[in-house]
Amino acid sequence: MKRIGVVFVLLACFIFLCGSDAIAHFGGIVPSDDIITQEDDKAITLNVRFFHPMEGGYMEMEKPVQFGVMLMGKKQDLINTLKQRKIEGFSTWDIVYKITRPGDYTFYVEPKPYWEPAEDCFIIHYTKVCVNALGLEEGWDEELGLETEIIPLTRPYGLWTGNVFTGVVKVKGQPVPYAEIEVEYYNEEGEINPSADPYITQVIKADKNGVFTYCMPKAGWWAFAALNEASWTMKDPDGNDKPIEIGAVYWVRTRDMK
Ligand SMILES: [Cu+2]
Repeated sequence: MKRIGVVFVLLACFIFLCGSDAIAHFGGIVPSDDIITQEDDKAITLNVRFFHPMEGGYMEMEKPVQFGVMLMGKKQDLINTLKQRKIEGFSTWDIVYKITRPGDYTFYVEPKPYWEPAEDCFIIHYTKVCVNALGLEEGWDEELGLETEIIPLTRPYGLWTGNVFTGVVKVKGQPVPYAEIEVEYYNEEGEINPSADPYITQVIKADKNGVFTYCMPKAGWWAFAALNEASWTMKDPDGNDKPIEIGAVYWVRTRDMK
């Protein structure tokens, strides 16, 4: 009896994992630096990608629908400065951006919808990262007006390991009560070996005002992906209407206190 019970539990786990997002995809904008000082090189590089931060492995990313930066409330379209770069055989997009003025530079991307047969849906991850430059801390809390976005309530740079990151999840400018947020550490060197699947992707929920909080236990880059379903559908390759997962993704970096 006991053994049958164990088999059932294992089977249930297996079905559950396959049905859910066992391997979480994340939109990514990874900048070469998150705080640019007077002494730093003013040309930063950013890599735009679609990948699995904790486990590694990329997905193909077509040229995005939009890519740009917002500084002091003004958006600048940078889509035509993206250069394709293959990593592990998959398309990613590089940009070299020259910082000219002080302030908070929020880079953002809207990718082309990605058809994911394993989840029977399309995926669009609206992704943002903020780079602070030349001592002026202004602009990081501004809304860009994307279909969905995380608006930081914690200043998203100058974070220590162990600090919390707090933000509000919005869709069409409105907070999403109890939104689900997936969190992953960018395991760049591959030195983290999660002992079980739940350690790969952390899962948290926002409160009734769409506000979430997560404490980051390690130095490095962290990705937050708030996942919702789009109000529209798209045709899959067979011509059937399929739902679209819209993700609001935000990247922050922590450093050890030394
Ligand atoms: Cu994937």
